[in-house]
Amino acid sequence: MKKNRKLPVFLATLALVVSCNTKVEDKDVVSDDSKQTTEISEEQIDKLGISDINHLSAATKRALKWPTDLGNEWFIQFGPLKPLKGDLAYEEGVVRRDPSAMIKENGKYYVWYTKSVGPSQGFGGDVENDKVFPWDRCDIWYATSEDGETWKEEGLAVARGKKGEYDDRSVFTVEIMKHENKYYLCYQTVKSPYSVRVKNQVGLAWSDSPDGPWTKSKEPILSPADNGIWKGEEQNRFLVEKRGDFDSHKVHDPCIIPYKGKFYLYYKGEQMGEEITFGGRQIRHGVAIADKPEGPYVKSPYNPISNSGHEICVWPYNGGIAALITTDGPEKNTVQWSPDGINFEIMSVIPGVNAHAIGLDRTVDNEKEPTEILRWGLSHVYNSGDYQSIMSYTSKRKKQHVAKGASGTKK
Ligand code: AAL
Repeated sequence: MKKNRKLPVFLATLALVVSCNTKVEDKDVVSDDSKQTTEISEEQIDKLGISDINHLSAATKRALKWPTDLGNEWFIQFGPLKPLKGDLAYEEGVVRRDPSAMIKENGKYYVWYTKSVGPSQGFGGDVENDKVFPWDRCDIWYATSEDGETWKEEGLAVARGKKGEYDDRSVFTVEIMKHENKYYLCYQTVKSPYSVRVKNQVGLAWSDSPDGPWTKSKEPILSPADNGIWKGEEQNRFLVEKRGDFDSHKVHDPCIIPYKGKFYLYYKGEQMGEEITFGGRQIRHGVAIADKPEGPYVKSPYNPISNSGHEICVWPYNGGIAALITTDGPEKNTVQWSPDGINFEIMSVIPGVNAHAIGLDRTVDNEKEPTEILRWGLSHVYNSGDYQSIMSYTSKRKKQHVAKGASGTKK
């Protein structure tokens, strides 16, 4: 065997000491230089159903490293999506997508979202005048509801900027933050022309009332890293001389959380020269931190803080920040938690998340249990490639698995 060969598992020649202090050699495991000793108790042997401690499979070795205090409350299942009623029911010819979180004001839920009309033509024609994506030529609208099911569209909240401004082409994918009786909307922005290589930024608007009027930041509060180099002049986002940081092309899906006396702006980064990895898009998340809601936001040197995921879905829990990671990357469909808003660990795996661009219900007591905030909320769905609408999702914890008629309680 080659000297430096490392096993894909953590333990190589494994010596185990059982609780009765018998030292056992696992002779089936290929040996290398790293010798480790692991304590294995009778309780672990029983709980993990280990047949023979002298023959531990790779799976059992991983199981022995599982945290013992991980509760079932991190593990949830999403139910089917449900159409909304009233003005947010699917409307032909209209795009409503990427709902913000919901907050409750004046006895009603409030939500903000991306809205546009008409089909999109893609990038094959005249990008100066066409609508390239469903989220191109959008403005931010808002709606209210008493029960979360029937919604009244209240009108426009934040419009695109005037020609020449950084947000003159589209404002979309919005999130809401309420802080000290002020309301903040952060959202994506694009400046015309919307070509394949156009950079996307993040804008901010604030108001004393959820009904506006909104004042927009004169400049973006977040921009892509400026250290990638395109190859050639062709509008092809996969051709690069140098990729640059994980967010060298686009900063997306912004969400600001007041945390530890500061403001943590979580976002999705898209890199120039993006690849398909682990069967999905190469999408990563970052965080930028500010002392005040308006910024300036400074990107964390620890970025990227997730190498999987898509739209940002984060909430405070137990002194840290939790995140639902969906859609792309090897850690997709997991719930993660970090004690510091930066260093996330996987807490659970979710059997398929059918909710996308989740709008969390920020009105609940999110400390009740880790995933309480995911019990219900809003999602968008693709009714077609051109049109999307907002629906609601629910999720629940699996608490038992009992055959019909059988007793399910532990005596
Ligand atoms: C979404 C988000 C961003 C993208 C597009 C609209 O779900 O990730 O907002 O730009 O798709």
